[in-house]
Amino acid sequence: MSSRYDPQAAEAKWRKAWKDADLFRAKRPAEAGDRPKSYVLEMFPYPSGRIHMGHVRNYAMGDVVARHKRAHGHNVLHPMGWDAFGLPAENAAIERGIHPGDWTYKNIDAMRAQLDKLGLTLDWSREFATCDEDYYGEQQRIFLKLLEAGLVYRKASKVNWDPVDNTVLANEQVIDGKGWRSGAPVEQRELTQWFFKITHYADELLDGISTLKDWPEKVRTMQANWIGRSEGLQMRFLFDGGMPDDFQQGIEIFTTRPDTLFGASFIALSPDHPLALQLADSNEAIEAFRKKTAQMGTSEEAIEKAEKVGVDTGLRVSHPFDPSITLPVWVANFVLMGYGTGAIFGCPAHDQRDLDFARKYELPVRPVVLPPDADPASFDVADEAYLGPGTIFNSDFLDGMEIDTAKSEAIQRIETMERGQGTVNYRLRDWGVSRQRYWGCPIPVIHCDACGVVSVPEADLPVVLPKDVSFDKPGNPLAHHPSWKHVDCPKCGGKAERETDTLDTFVDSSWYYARFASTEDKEERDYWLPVDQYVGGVEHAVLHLLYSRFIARALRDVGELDLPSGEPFSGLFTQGMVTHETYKGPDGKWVEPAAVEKRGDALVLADTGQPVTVGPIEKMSKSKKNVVDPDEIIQTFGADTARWFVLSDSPPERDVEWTQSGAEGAGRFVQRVWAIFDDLQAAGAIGETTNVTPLVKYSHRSAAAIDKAILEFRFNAAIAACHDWVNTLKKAEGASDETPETRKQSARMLAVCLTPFMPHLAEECWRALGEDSFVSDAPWPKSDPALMEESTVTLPIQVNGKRRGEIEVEKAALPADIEKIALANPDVATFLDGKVIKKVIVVPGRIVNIVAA
Ligand code: ANZ
Ligand code: ZN
Repeated sequence: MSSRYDPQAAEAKWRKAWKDADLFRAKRPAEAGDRPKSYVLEMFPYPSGRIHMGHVRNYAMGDVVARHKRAHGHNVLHPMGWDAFGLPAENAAIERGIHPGDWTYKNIDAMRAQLDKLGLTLDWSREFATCDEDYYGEQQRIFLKLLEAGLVYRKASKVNWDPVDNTVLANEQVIDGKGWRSGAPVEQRELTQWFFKITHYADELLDGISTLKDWPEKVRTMQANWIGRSEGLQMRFLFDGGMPDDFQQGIEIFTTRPDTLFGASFIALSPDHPLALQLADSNEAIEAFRKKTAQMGTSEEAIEKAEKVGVDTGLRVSHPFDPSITLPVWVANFVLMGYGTGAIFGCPAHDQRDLDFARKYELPVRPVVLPPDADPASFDVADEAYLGPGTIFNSDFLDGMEIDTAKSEAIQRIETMERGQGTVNYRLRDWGVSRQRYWGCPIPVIHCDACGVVSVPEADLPVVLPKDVSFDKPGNPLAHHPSWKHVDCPKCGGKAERETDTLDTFVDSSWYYARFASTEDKEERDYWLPVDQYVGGVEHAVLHLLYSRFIARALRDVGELDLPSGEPFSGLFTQGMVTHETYKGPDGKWVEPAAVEKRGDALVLADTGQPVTVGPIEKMSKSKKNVVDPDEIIQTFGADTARWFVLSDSPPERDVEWTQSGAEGAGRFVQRVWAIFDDLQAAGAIGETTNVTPLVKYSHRSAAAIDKAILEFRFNAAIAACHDWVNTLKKAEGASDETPETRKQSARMLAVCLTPFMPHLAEECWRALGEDSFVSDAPWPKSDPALMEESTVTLPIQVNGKRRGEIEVEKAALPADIEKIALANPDVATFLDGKVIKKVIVVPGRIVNIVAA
């Protein structure tokens, strides 16, 4: 009878042993020898106060990778820290009167203790919080370097302004257009703000995406769309006949569809276009139209909704590619002055606004893009413009080209004619980093009336946040502080003021990976970077990753990082969420799973016995109360069970549903594993063997399969293989070909393969086999290719051409023997019942065909 495994005792014991041995400290480059380096990083948490199951899954995944790399002899850096600035700490200060710093560090202590229980291979010696003076001081130094390099600048920009609280609001503080605290309608105000010049790297950030082979395709696409590069053409249409003063050069238009130039049927000017203004002086119709449109809203939405109307100027321009074609010039309400050049050519067949306009004023509609499979003779556009893909037609030299080819060709022709220029536009905008808040990194500059913006001298860094702040008044406590901002100008010594804006917390997380790599040693930073495997939530697929890719390039260009590619994360994995059923009590309110109990087949409230309604399975969230607390799970089942379960049931990129029964199942599995090892231990000394038995071969195959599954981020498949291995090992206890020696050999390999998932249990099992080292340090089992070969093969059996069953035979089996086994197969026999066998064809290694009538 084997003993019960006690996860609580064993887990605490092994965590202490690892810590005492300082097992997970990353080696400095000089100590690493010829081991390859692996930098494994999970997105660091915000210290909200407690870890949740999402953290458990994220960090368990990273830990599987880190442990797997260790087992392959890599020098692994697997650090942890805290993304610690931000609004919740200020809210705590306002609501509970706790200083944001005290609140944050208290939370960090609590969460560190929780994380610690998960048995992660973290190198805590590199821990930091972004609110540590050391960290944000370094960030200020970086800020000043980027400022000096012209990658940081100030400009006026629109902000959300709360007119009652007199403060700038973050987007998330604007709820339904109102300030979250005052409830007052938010206004747009122009304020001078700090910006990072991310657009400087727009092209590089876009081109770099194609090198990120180990990133999820969907994240790469999201990054590309966010950057949103589009090519366009700015060109002049020359007048045909009457030519207004000041416009001898023609009308300058902007288009993103130069491929449709042969579909042009009019030119449209914005009512605010200089030419429209000039014409309005002498043309009453235009003047009246201008007056009318000025009353229309100017928002994009208002323009989109309004009827497309205009007025003909009577002027005409000629088509650049065919001067025999002339086009009328209109003034139209849907052309904005603030975009492009404030003038367009209208192509009604392929633009809805142009089409609406053309139908109203009976202007020509000439399709020039032929949809795939459409007939050029009959294709026509009625009331819906064709915006899809296709080949160009009705377009002279562009005929037959794909849209993109035709765009380039048209641009090139216009450029050769010196009528215009291809342009590149980006959706990406510079990154506004100013926040009018206390709990963030102070922007290290000083404003002097005489000298302007002056950098804080390096010797005066860090600019430390004052501790004595009050949150009584709305707005930025730094601005209200009685003395903090008053300083002497470092240049002229006159009276000056500190900048009171702090940096967006996305800045803090855009370079932390470099800080983990080394605090002060640049060489060590370069050794570790880039991060080999980054693991985190897909919610960061755009901003955090783009900002990090930008900052890495900026740091490279100011000489802080030797990272030619500029890519900080060579591998990225985005994990799915942890979900749970939702429950509602009789009063219709959400109930947490811990308060629900199963009685018979029904779910009831544990304390009152009242019925519970089961709702949909959703992402664990406080609002729906469908959360299970990792601490409680660890208390009941142990960390190994929690790790195992969050990785077991679905592929890591998909959601996994947490269920009580699933957790219990994982808990039982732990005991089954332990029983096998405990029995081997009880058998006393077992020697080595070189016998090659089915179990030995199976073990070599399984170790290789698990190795591959981990490399490919198929953790659930690796776990399924572990399950199968445990079953096989259990069965081998009664098998005639196996001995305690072969079982021990298999168990030894199994223990190593279980380590990434259930490290504590694996250590316990390892010791049970008589080992005195750490399995956390053991190399991955070498699978001998010769031993991995299957000796048997599975053959399908067909009866009269239909598959009716399969048999497993020795690879070397003779056709006559295979025939006998096939005919005796019970599945096949049912189909042969009452029939005469005409012929049996055995194709060794492939198939057995039976012909019967
Ligand atoms: C000809 C054309 C043909 C266009 C076609 C579209 C489809 P995005 O992609 O959003 O940048 N446009 C240019 N300037 C404008 C302005 N000031 N006010 C209103 N519309 C303007 O939009 C670029 C397209 O929007 C341009 O390409 C232009 O219409 C229009 F089949 O030119 B297009
Ligand atoms: Zn000065």
